[in-house]
Amino acid sequence: MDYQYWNPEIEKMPRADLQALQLAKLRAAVERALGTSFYRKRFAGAGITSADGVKSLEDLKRVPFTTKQDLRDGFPWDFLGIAREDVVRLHASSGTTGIPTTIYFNRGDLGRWASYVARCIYGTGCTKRDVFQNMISYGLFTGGLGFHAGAEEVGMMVIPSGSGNTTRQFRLMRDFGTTVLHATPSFLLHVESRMKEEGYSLEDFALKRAFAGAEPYSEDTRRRIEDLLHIDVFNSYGLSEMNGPGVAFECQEKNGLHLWEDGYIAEIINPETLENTRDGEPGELVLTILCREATPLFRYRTRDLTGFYTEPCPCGRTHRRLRRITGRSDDMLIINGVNVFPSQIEEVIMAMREVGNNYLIVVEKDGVLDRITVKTEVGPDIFMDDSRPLNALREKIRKTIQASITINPRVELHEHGSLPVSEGKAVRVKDLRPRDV
Ligand code: DLL
Repeated sequence: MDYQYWNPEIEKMPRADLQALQLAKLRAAVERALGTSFYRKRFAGAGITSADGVKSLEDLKRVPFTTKQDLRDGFPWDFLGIAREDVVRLHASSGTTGIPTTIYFNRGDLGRWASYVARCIYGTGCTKRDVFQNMISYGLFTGGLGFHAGAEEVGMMVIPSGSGNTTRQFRLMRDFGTTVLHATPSFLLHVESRMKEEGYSLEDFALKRAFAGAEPYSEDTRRRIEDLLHIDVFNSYGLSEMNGPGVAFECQEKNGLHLWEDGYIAEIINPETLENTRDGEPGELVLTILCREATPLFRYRTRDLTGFYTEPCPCGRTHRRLRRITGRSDDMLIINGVNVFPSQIEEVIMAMREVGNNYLIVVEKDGVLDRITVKTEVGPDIFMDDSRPLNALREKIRKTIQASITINPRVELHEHGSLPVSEGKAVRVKDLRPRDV
């Protein structure tokens, strides 16, 4: 195979040199992070008062983990490592309301982020002759703007179509000869399922590749999209706390995601014991970011369950490959690419006096998209035979949940005391989505 490298020197760097580079960047990151109120305290607790406290990569393990809760507790400025006037952009994690997790960027950070995404895109075989349709949300979510900048850096013609509006997506795809798509895997399936009824067939398009990420999906789903659209689908992994997309990506081999180790230090831990697992063993991914100045993060617990392949990749890149992410070690749900914590829904329900104590969240596939249904009991004073107030209540719950999680749920009201009560731990979430679509 003819492999393409955006930055061959870095991508094929011998591992010893790569580790030396990591250490130099880590020490610089520690020095800068001492300027944030969060890490000044954290590092002091670990006995680190300057970069000299980190003499080897092993020393990083003296630093305690950072969690999403730490980011929330430190909102809005405790993680800011630069002067406020040097911040040029912020992004916030999708699906977290109340207190979001906010990440700041300076100009250099944005340039570096774009070059990591460009590296991912170019490594799949794309060139400046490609036409790139970015069918993912722009805004606080990192998927839109992150890929936009990377694709422009490669020199592709970028169509910033955003997510949704399938009819328009087809027209753009046809009129401009789109060759590369970017979307969540569920949206790619949705687009395919609408093609015929919108009056198109594959011959109307020039599609070659798609990048699919932001939510877990199986190898079978990848194959299904590839077979239906006659394209190559590449897995794309990232998270807002680590900039967004551009953390790990599949190369032309499509067998594991190269995690860019000149920008990130990766560890895999056992989520129960918090010990590092042995090489190649599965566990939770923990990341330290080396390629961002404005918001340093050390040993961030991603909650994503994966592991590293131990054998080298035939493409010649020396950066280790992650296995497909199979799930999370916390209860976060990903609904059509949007992160939702069941606690957000519980907060809404429990704040309404008219609603009873028991509820159940059901997540299912509705065609190729995810659908969320919130089943909740009404309070003891509400009678199920009077439909007018019930409809109003249902609508109120729906709207409030939508405002909180940005997704429109179905709401079902049930008579007081009628939803099943489980013995032991309450089962609040039923995720009925098949693992292998
Ligand atoms: O989803 C960033 C992104 C945008 C990645 C576009 C890829 C493409 P968040 O909204 O912060 O950021 O969600 C991050 O989504 O911790 C994983 O649980 C999940 N996730 C992201 N990519 C994948 C993937 C973006 N390829 C959370 N496979 C992460 C499985 C994924 N899960």
